[in-house]
Amino acid sequence: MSADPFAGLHARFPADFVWGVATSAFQIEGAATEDGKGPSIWDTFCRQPGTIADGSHGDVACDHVNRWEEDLDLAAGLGVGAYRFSVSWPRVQPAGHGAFNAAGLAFYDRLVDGMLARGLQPHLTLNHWDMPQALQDRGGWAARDTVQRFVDYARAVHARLGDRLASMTTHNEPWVIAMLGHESGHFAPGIRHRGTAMQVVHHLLLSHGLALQALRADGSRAGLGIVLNLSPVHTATASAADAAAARLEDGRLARMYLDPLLRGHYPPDVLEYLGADAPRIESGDLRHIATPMDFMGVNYYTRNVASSASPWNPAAAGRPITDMGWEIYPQGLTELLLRLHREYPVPPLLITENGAAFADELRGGRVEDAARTRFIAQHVSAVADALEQGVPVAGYMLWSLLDNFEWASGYAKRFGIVHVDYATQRRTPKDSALAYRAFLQRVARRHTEEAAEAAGA
Ligand code: IFM
Repeated sequence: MSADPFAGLHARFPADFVWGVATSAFQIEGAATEDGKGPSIWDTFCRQPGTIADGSHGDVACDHVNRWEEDLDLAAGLGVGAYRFSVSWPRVQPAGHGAFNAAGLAFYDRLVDGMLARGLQPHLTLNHWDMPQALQDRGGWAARDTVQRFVDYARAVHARLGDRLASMTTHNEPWVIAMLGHESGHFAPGIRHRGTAMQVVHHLLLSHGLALQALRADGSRAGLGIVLNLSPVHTATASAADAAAARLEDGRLARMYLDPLLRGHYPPDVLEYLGADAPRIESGDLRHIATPMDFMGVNYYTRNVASSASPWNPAAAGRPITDMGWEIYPQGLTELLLRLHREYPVPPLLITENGAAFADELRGGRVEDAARTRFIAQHVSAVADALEQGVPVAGYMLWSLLDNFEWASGYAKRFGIVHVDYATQRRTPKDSALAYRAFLQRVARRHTEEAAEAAGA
């Protein structure tokens, strides 16, 4: 077996396949109070004792607002053609309604131009969780009025940047916002109420559909879509009880989003399970939610294993895991993509996140993260398996370019292929970054050779 886990993989992707790296605003930007930015719900949440494992916050993070040129240089230096980032809503509209902040919009204007100057296609996410606190104070995603506020925000960002974007994503992982933010309370805004969480699901999806309609009416040329976190749900045992648990978990994780977005209705079994906690839906909402997308983003990290007997994930015992405790299960990505293609009328799929946290150490200017390199190569191979079976996958974006603020885990969990020393803000590409770069060089070389052959033929 070859020592290079990427060996041979470069030959399995078409020339137009998009390779990228991903980040999000709150996790890297810092500059929490600079240049007119308003507070976000994550700024507030981090200040509440006991919410973040290491007691940290996003005030400085990777200081990306001041170091964005270096960061884009690092991304371009990898040889990727795409950069996925998010806009901080409170940086461009501090209260989430009313006045926009010229300095905030100007920052993203420079950032997008900086990507284009380096040959990076900009892929923008509007909502990667950092809602303006002032909007939360008016009810946040639980309030129907927020739907229209989001559409206004989307239109303003599009008016300023839309002419240069490859894609615009409305929401990143609505399941996380609803379930971790509003049912378990582990994430901002820290609410614990199932009925509220379900109303949040509905408002997120409705705002997505209405934003797509508004952006199209405004003449958008960027591809428009949403990003879902998805996993196959397996059963711990062959028992009927575990099968029922898996069906429900799949309903709550995947079908609650896929069905309304792609089929125009919520899954009846999940609505029945929710009973009085099911979302309140107004006439016409489902039609708006099912507004056709140009692409759908898929974030994949692990599989889930459902058990009627145990609340924890029994598959992890004795199996390889990352530093998050998530099982390493690359074949689950192929399984997921095949399932989406088979069961839903999906638009082209983009892997918008995939990656792993490991307990990296910087020694002598080097991070030897062979486990991450293996993880990435195994998942890239899983994507190739799906492509070869006919699934329309348009690209793969690695999470993440940089070590960053990993939400309730703080800075202790490192997902970057570039190491960040938070004391000095020094960036050091890890071995995984060098391996990804070498792989992308082989991809590029192969396509150049193919093009030359075709021209000579
Ligand atoms: O860091 C997050 C990201 O913000 C959303 N998707 C999962 C990643 C790893 O937990």
